[in-house]
Amino acid sequence: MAEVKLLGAWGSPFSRRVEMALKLKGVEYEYIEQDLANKSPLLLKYNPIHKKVPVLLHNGKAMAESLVILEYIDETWKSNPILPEDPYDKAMARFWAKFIDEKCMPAIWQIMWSKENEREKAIEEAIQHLKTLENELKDKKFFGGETIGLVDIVANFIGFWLGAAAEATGMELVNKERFPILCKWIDEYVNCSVVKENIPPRDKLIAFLRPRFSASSWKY
Ligand SMILES: N[C@@H](CCC(=O)N[C@@H](CS)C(=O)NCC(=O)O)C(=O)O
Repeated sequence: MAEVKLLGAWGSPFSRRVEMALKLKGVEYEYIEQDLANKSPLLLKYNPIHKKVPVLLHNGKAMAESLVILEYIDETWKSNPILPEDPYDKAMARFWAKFIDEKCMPAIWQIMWSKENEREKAIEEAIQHLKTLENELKDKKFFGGETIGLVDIVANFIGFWLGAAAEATGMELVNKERFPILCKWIDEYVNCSVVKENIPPRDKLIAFLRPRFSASSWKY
């Protein structure tokens, strides 16, 4: 039987993406939790360039970067495809996954790390990107249509982590008034069994996030 191992971290949305894809496809794997404050020889050996989780090992071959790993999983295990078959639809799914990683997530992190006088600008920028994402969703149940696809998996940070961060910090970036469509998607999303199985315990995540941000500087 193929040997699949995942080096991950419980609170990492990136490694949770990979777990979601593996579970969607019913792939058995061994999960090896990593301490990111004290990186293991295994992590440094298999991801010497970025030194980050997730790392997937398949029959001894290692690969890093969640988007790369998700595509590998989809090509290797064909059941429950996460990318569309049509080349144009596939290109669009890749486009939106990149948009989340290169625009939405950095803009959201920027709010967290910005100085007080730069925070409002950072918030406006994040809102603008999330609006763009909301417009893409329009009247679809999931970004992938009727079922969860690549973009939904990649958007786990928005679907779950953002809500936990809001609770930890007091700053609610995504709410029903501002993002009615995205909120509807979040409701559907967190109620899917494969999502429920692949998100960290909410209280543990909130407790992890709280000391990392000063709540007072987060009000908006
Ligand atoms: N672009 C990477 C990002 C992975 C990433 O940022 N992983 C974080 C955990 S959430 C990490 O391993 N950080 C350790 C470090 O930066 O030293 C991916 O998509 O896999």
